[in-house]
Amino acid sequence: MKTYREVARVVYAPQSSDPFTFKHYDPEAVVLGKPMKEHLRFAMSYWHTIGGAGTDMFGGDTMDKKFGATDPLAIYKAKADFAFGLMDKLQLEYYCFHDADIAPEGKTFRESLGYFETMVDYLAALQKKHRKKLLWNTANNFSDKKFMAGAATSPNADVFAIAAAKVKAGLDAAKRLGAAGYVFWGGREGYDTLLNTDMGFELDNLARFLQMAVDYKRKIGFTGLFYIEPKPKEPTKHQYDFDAATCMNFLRKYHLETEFKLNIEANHATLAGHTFQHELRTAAINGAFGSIDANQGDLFLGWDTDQFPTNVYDTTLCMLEVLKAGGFTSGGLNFDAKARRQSNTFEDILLSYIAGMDAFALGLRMAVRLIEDGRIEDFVRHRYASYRSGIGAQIVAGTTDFDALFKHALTLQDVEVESGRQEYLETIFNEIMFGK
Ligand code: XUL
Ligand code: CO
Repeated sequence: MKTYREVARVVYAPQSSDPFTFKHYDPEAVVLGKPMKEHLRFAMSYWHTIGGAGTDMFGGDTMDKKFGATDPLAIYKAKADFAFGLMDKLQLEYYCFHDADIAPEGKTFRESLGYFETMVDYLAALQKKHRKKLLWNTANNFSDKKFMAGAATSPNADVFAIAAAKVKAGLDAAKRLGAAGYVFWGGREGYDTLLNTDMGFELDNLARFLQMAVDYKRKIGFTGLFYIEPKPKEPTKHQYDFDAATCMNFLRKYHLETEFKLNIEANHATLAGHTFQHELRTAAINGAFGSIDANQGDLFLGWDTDQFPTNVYDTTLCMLEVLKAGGFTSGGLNFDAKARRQSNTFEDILLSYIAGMDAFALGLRMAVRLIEDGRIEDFVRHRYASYRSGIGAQIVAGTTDFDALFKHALTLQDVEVESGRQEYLETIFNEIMFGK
């Protein structure tokens, strides 16, 4: 196997036995009218790939991600250089970061801000040189101990202020770096026990915080999209942004629904007891389909393992939802995923991205086949045919009422509902994936 340094660029070479090639991802290949790279808009997650070094609850790093530097700022510059070199190798056009991923933490907010601004300038130069784009950035308002009880939902107003200051700096950076979006993942916005929590007040504060972010976005003319990323639990027992439906309910209650889309994460969906496609569909039917954090969990472990996605059934069903929603506009597929702790070489970073990108490229190709085949879609259309004429059409048009429906019901004999044919439809799905 080649070493990390020996891999200049990962290219599409379906027949090659070189593991450092794409077998399904052909960035320029046009499917359904646009190149695969525009359908997929892959992004690198800075925190896992550039920051994460294998630490878990029971043990320390299994990789060195300091890249030979010792001075704090030099370490972060070396990380950034590595990040852009990696994106070049993998043909990744986008990246995503938290403020704390790109710059060292100072002792005070003021000191941290200085480092952050220096590194934003550094990234701006690298973006230009390597022709890369920022899909979204966000604030890490959850790791530091002052955020132990939340950020916008902290009982301490000074914590609320620091959280707001960090988001302000992040929005300034988003504008400077031309970010396509800005993400609000709840972090520790939630609670463990109502014995110490005023839930209603905390939610009001979260809405106040988000409204101020919207106001600031307008003030500086940042035109990227705002996303909320649902997650049901971890780190708190009850995260306020539980799932897509809970987020929409919150946004509507506080009249913020026109300002935010959703960033749906696969592993967060499964933690909420939903399928990935359920969450994507919920976002889409509420006009809130925005972006995706692509990964997969392990149902036997049941926590947020953030694994690179390799399950092609899931990537196919995901891309089917993306295509049905009209595709990405500002959003994309960010790999909020990390190589396993035992996959601790730089070669593994390449191999894990190749695995994820190929799984999604194959998923896209399969989703296109499902759409072009049309049998499943036709089945669903046919299933609701009774709403396109007679009493059904009147229900949809709003031209009937309970009295008229009562009269109609009295004329009916035994009503037969047609079979849902789940197994047959699953067979079609398999046939499309694997042939007859
Ligand atoms: C945490 C998570 C975050 C967000 C960004 O579970 O997914 O990394 O994507 O803060
Ligand atoms: Co995420």
